[in-house]
Amino acid sequence: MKKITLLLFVTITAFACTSEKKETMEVTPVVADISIEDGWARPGKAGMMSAAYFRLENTTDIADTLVSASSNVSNNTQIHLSYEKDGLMVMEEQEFVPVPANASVMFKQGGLHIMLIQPDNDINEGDSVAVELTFKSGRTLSAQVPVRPATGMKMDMQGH
Ligand SMILES: [Cu+2]
Repeated sequence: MKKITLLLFVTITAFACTSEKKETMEVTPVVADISIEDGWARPGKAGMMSAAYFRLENTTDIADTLVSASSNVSNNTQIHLSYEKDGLMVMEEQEFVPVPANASVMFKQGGLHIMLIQPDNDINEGDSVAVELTFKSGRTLSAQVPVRPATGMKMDMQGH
């Protein structure tokens, strides 16, 4: 009996959606629309470390959360945050990075970055790196980012 009631409810809801509400429902996004902008990666040697940077742009009223990253150059790709602690730069793996509604999140040197750990091959200037991001909503986002030299960073921060 319970099952029949539920089915009836679904039918009524579906019918309601096909009538006057239809137009509104089609234009309302259910998942945040996030894009990867101005991406780049630093050069790195095989077996060492490299990193990718970009800006995440969320142009919707819906928040999402970055939960993992992967790349074609390393099968150990992590989300990291660099910060200064007692005068030293340290970095920590991040389990997630919130991307608020209508906001941008910067991945940059000395801050959030995608750590490309022990790449299989040298990553040289002029190459490109494929980065794929997975969000809590289940949405994935990929970008091909160019490799260019890092600027204005001290040698002891290389790889961050
Ligand atoms: Cu790192």
